[in-house]
Amino acid sequence: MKRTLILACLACAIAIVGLTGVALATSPAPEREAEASAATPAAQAAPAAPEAAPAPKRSKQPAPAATKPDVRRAVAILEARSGSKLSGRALFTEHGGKITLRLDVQGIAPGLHAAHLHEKGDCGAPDAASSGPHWNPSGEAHGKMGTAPFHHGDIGNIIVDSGGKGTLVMTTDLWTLGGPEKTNILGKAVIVHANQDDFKTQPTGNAGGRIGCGVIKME
Ligand SMILES: [Cu+2]
Repeated sequence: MKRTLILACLACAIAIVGLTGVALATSPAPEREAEASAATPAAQAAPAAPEAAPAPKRSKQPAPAATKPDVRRAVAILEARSGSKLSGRALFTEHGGKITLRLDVQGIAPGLHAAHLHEKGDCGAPDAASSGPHWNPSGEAHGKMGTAPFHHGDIGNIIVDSGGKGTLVMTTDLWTLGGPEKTNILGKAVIVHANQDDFKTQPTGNAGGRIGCGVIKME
């Protein structure tokens, strides 16, 4: 009996050792699986990296502009002259053979103020006299845009409200951005005057001092 028990116990011990061996042998497997599963998210994250990197998208930003090759813009930032507190901007958008001007001013007296294109893109003088006379490539008398005779720089009057702000919008096919000399407004000056344009007095429209000046440049 004792031998039988001893043999049985030996058999048990062998079995236990065997099972432990199996357990030990199998235990690294979950670790490998864990490693493998840990590697999977890393592998998934890898393809996400190019999406997260914004640089390629930024480099493609000119593409939207390329989708509208027929629209070009120029701008003149207006600065105060003749002791005024004017600030403003003239935005020129060229499309379909025409240019639309949006002129915004602020900081000046309510009422009508003349606006013109002057022939020299030079706002250096304190009174903006450096911008020269009205731009007049057709050699006509001063007047009102669209009603001959008129200078091609005769924009008109901008209406300024009680808060000192005003906006003028106009469209013309007489101007271009970089076209023939008689139509090209690049490098010309946008001038806003202290008074309104009477559309009659030669050659200035009796518009008074030059209180704002900006040179037209491609945006
Ligand atoms: Cu003027």
